[in-house]
Amino acid sequence: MALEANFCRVQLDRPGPGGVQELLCVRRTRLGKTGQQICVGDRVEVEGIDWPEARAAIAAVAPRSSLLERPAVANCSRVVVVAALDQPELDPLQLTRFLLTAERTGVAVELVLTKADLLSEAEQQRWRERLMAWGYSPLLVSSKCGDGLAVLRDRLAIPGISVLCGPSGVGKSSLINALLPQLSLRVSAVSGRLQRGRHTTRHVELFPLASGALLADSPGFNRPSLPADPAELGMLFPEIRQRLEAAVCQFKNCLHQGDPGCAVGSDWDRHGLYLTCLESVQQQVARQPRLRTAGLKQRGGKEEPLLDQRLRQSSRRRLRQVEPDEEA
Ligand SMILES: Nc1nc2c(ncn2[C@@H]2O[C@H](COP(=O)(O)OP(=O)(O)OP(=O)(O)O)[C@@H](O)[C@H]2O)c(=O)[nH]1
Ligand SMILES: [Mg+2]
Ligand SMILES: [Zn+2]
Repeated sequence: MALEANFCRVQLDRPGPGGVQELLCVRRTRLGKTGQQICVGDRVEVEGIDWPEARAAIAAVAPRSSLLERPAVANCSRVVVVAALDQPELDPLQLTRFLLTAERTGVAVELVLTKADLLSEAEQQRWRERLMAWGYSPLLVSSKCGDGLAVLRDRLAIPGISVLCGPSGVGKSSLINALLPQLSLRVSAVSGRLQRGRHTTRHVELFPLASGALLADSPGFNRPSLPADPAELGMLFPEIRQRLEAAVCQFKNCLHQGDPGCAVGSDWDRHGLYLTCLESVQQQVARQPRLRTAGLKQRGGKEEPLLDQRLRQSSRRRLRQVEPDEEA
């Protein structure tokens, strides 16, 4: 449910003696030969249970069905990208980077736009239409006046883990407070000319929303990283996927830059943003020769995408060199 200093908070599948529902477990950062780190959302086996004290140790981590790299959440079934319509102003490139990170998990992606109370109905409608053209069904909500919250609850109250992720200050914790008022999570006002968030939430934590449905809050950050492999980028855009279902590009390794013979073309809103992201990925590759092959990992003769780079210490350092401001 959460990682706290030296402990993991583990919720039990069924209550133990005395109705114990949660155990505080010793956190072994690396388990077994795999060197795997424990993430929030992992299913674990516990041993050495001390029921009266509700303590135990984690013995094993089950294989994951999905992994969101940042915030690190395992086994999520939905990634909810949260952006504010205003305060801070909605930045299409930043939103795209969050959507790409979400798409890389392979699970369902939801898009929630907060602070609807700050825009006129006409402005809201413009964003709604624009994001529908991106291939999403955005849900516009306001924690302040309650708009859209019932629909959001319905979308999230299905079994599985949903994780809210997005920039700092967009109102993720406020949304959880609106859905689960008994929690009273800490929130704080955005500040400065750019109305930036203050990084109020510091940890990922899962909260039970409905039977079998867990909702994760996460710390906001401003610049999600991009995939290391230029060829992986296109398939993370619903607009490109859709166009490639209808037609094929003339060249096999097409990067869809709008050349003649490309089935994707350039007549879509995010084409410019796609080119911007593609250029960043290519610069990353050019600056870091080691990254040239890092996007794909040879495993048993088969090439597989390397998804958990951010959880490996060495890669983390390497990526930081490439994009120094991504931690901001
Ligand atoms: N007007 C308006 N303000 C909101 C709404 N939701 C949140 N806010 C305000 O936005 C500010 C930031 O909210 P938080 O919930 O702390 O944002 P967060 O996304 O959790 O931020 P981090 O924890 O830093 O990632 C607070 O001042 C909230 O009161 C909303 O629907 N309308
Ligand atoms: Mg927060
Ligand atoms: Zn193409």
